Amino acid sequence: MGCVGSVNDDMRPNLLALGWNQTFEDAAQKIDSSLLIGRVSRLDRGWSTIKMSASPTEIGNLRVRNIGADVAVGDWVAFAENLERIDHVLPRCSALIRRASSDAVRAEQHAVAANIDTVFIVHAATNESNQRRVERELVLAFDSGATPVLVLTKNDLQDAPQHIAELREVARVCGIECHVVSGLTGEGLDALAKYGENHRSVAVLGASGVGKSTLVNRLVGNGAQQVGEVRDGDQRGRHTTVAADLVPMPNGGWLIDTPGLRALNLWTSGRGIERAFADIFKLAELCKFRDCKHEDEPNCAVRGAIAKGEISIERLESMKRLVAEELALEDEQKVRVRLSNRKGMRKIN
Ligand SMILES: Nc1nc2c(ncn2[C@@H]2O[C@H](COP(=O)(O)OP(=O)(O)OP(=O)(O)O)[C@@H](O)[C@H]2O)c(=O)[nH]1
Ligand SMILES: [Mg+2]
Ligand SMILES: [Zn+2]
Repeated sequence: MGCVGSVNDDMRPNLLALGWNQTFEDAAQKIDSSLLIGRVSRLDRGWSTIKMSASPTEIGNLRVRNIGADVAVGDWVAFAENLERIDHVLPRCSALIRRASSDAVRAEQHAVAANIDTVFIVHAATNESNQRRVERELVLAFDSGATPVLVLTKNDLQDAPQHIAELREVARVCGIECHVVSGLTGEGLDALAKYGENHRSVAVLGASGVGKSTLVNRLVGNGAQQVGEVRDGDQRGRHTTVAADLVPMPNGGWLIDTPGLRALNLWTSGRGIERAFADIFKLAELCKFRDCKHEDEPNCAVRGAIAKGEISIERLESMKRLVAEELALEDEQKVRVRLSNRKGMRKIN
């Protein structure tokens, strides 16, 4: 999983520091060799900022128009020397994708970050963070193909030990690491820096105000990412970060700071839900009926666990909501395929 791939002698050495590997090299061999290759670090209104390097130690930025190209921060792209447009986006080895609009007709996917090895799911270690959001973010992160890691920050505030224990449990049941840290004091950050070793890339995901940019600044060692106050009443952030940004870590890794998104709707999926709710899926194998809905069927192992207080009813309901969201999206996609086929038929006729 993730994007760390094999590194061989015949690869472009100047791109290694940016996270290049043999899979990208193989893809690049198939395109016009006169094109330049770089990695997208930022997108602004039709322009991509692209990191490139002439030698392994010097990395510079270029700006290229991304007319017609569907690019995300973290993508590897090929473009001509005149910098007029992006010609190719290399196949991604992972991507964090959400649904951009809740409008059924225009539902589109939006790639938040591409070619990442790890997703930091960041929550504040205070009572404001919420388990339902962690579950949703876990599904997205598992589906990205990268490895999710739960990061509970603002631990210097020390005001919610019970809450930390609950979120640790969520991480444990789906088999991911959990780190309790502080962006203010620097506590626990060495463990996070490790995820950047070997030029690996980490996307930083979480609601506005949880402290993503503060963490990124600490891990990067400068104040490049703007940090914003949270509101007094509800501790919500002010959407300080407005665009994703690929920034270098001192150990050679890459962090993608992202804007805190209000709505994080699912885009389809592989096995994200199954992995984020591994405890429920495992129990479901013990239910009497194969197609048990865990409602009022006899000998339902999931209901049994709820009765014993091993799983909360809220967690089961949360899973069902996410499953329904995903099914609805699949239905919409089928309808859209049918409509576009019909349009195609009309053209032929
Ligand atoms: N006490 C404490 N405050 C923190 C910590 N990390 C961040 N903060 C504060 O929380 C507020 C929000 O931090 P940001 O880093 O801007 O949050 P963000 O997640 O990047 O927010 P958006 O960019 O809006 O998505 C700021 O006032 C920070 O100073 C921490 O570890 N401890
Ligand atoms: Mg921010
Ligand atoms: Zn059941």
